[in-house]
Formats: sequence, structure tokens, C-alpha cells
Amino acid sequence: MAPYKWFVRKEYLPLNGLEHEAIDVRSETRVVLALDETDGAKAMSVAKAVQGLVDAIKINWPLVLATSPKVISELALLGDVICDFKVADIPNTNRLIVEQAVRLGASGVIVHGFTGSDSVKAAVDAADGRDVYVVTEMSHPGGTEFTAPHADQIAAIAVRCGASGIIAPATRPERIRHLRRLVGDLKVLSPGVGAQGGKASDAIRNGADYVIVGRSIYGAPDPREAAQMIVDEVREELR
Ligand code: O7M
Repeated sequence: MAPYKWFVRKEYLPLNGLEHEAIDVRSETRVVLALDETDGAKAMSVAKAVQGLVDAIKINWPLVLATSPKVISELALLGDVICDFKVADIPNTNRLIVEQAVRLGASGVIVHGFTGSDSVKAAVDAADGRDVYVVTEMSHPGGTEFTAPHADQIAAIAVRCGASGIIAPATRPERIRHLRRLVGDLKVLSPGVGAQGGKASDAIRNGADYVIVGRSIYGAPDPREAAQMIVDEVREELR
């Protein structure tokens, strides 16, 4: 994802007798669509329907295996694509996977952090300026068994390796708050909104920069309307 795009509010604040432009309006909606749709045509139609309304489309193995890796390039024509391949291998293999995702047009790649610093660093280096996000604590119930007890260490690895951000669970907003403190100004992306029971507003209030939403958008009768509702909820929270 591109860094926050700022634009100038046409308003001037008097300060020490000088006039300063206030630059504090984000143009992003902070919603990322998880497009886990396995019907390729439907996936493209959902992506087009929400174009401009979501900040990025995250794709995972279901769509890539149901179609082809070229789907990355097709979606990249519509906006930022984050390849959620949860890459979890030795440094050399991580590098090879990330290079291929970037070659096909990915703006970001998601990797696991339990593999250790060398593997995460290899992914960051291979991304060549694109975003690498590191999964910390997972959002499903099983995420409390292994990932939660190690989330602090994984967050530290993300910071140390120069990752762009982390993935933290919207199903446990208090954990977003905790992990946010550990990663400073790294981006925090939070899945688990809607179908898994989390709320977008809770995630944002507790420190998420973006919410990741899948079934509640692509499975809705009107995906754009469903996305708009989440965008509105986030906007309301940020007011
Ligand atoms: O909104 P959903 O539940 O339909 O989809 C959530 C998406 O987020 C889906 O693509 C999952 O693979 C992903 N996800 C989680 O649900 N939980 C996690 O802990 C991590 C992810 C994820 O995006 O990891 C990068």
C-alpha cells in the first residue's frame, strides 16, 4: 500500500503571527478487501465493484490456485494488491517467493514471523521497497494456542527486520492495542472483522491502521454497499 496520501485542507491556522496550512486529512478508507473468492470471474467483478472504495485487495491461495498467478497482475491494474501467501520458509525460499510476487505486480507480501529474523529479513530485502507485513497473533481461536504467546517476539522481529507492518487480530482488540505499542509507527492491519466476529470500529479504536475484511464484503449480495458500510463505520470512528 502506498503511504498515507495527505492532501491540504483549505484552511489556515494562525500560529505565532504566521499562517500554516493544516495537512491532516487522510484520503484512504483504511479498508482492505480479502478476496478469497474462488470463482475467477466473480472475483474480478467484486474487485471492480469496490474499486476506489478499498485501499488494497489482499489475495490468498484460494484465488491464486483457482485461477492462476496472473490474477495478481490483473488485479494490480485496479489498485494495490497484497499477496497473503503467509510465506514461512528458509531465507532463500522466502526471497524466491517474494521476488515472484513482486514481479507479477504485488505492492505487498505477507509473511510469517515465527521463521526467524533471517527469513523475514530476506523477504524484506527481496520486496525491494514494496511492503512486507508480518503475521503476529492470528485471529481464529487456535491463534491463542501458539501465536499469541509468541506475538511479542514476532512483533519485535518485524520491527528489527524493517517490515512495513504487522497483522494483528480484530477478534481481540486489546491485543491490537498491546501490539501497536510494541511496533510504534509500523502499519497494523487487522483481519477478523465481520464473519469472525470482530468489529471494524473496535479494531481502529485500538490502534489498527487498516481492517481486512473478506466474506462480509465479497459474500454480500451487493459487495460495494457492504464495503461502504465498513468504510462508513471506520470513518465514524475516526471523526
Ligand atoms: O473476513 P474473513 O474472515 O472472510 O477473511 C479474513 C481474511 O484475513 C482471510 O483472507 C484470512 O486468511 C486472513 N487472516 C485472518 O483471517 N486471520 C489472521 O490471523 C490473519 C489473516 C491474514 O490476513 O493474514 C495475513
